Amino acid sequence: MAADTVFAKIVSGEIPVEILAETDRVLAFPDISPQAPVHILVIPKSTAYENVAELAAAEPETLAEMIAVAKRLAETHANGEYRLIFNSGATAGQTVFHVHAHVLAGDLEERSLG
Ligand code: DGP
Repeated sequence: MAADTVFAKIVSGEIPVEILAETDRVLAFPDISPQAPVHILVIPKSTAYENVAELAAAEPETLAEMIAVAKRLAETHANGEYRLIFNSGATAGQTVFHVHAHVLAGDLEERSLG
């Protein structure tokens, strides 16, 4: 169960963000600390899932929607090509325990996987 995270406050509107895409179940906004020319976060509005495996097991359709939104954003903000990253667990670099996809796009050729 994702606790009271910063992303829950973004979903509730308590923390304002520039909304880049929104559906009934999914929200997308720019990462506060971009690591690529295009760096967007796509999250489920549900606060029930800490990581992508939990979400995939419980609500695969929401995960599919997140990926569809990521693809559309890569098309509108870059050339349609993108990298999706789901950090899962603190030692893997996860700092916000509300499942989120990092959508990285733009010229990534010189960038490592991190
Ligand atoms: P991760 O390390 O995978 O848990 O990524 C969390 C990302 O969330 C990190 O790249 C920075 C971003 N982030 C944290 N707080 C905020 C915030 O308040 N607003 C926005 N837009 N992004 C945030």
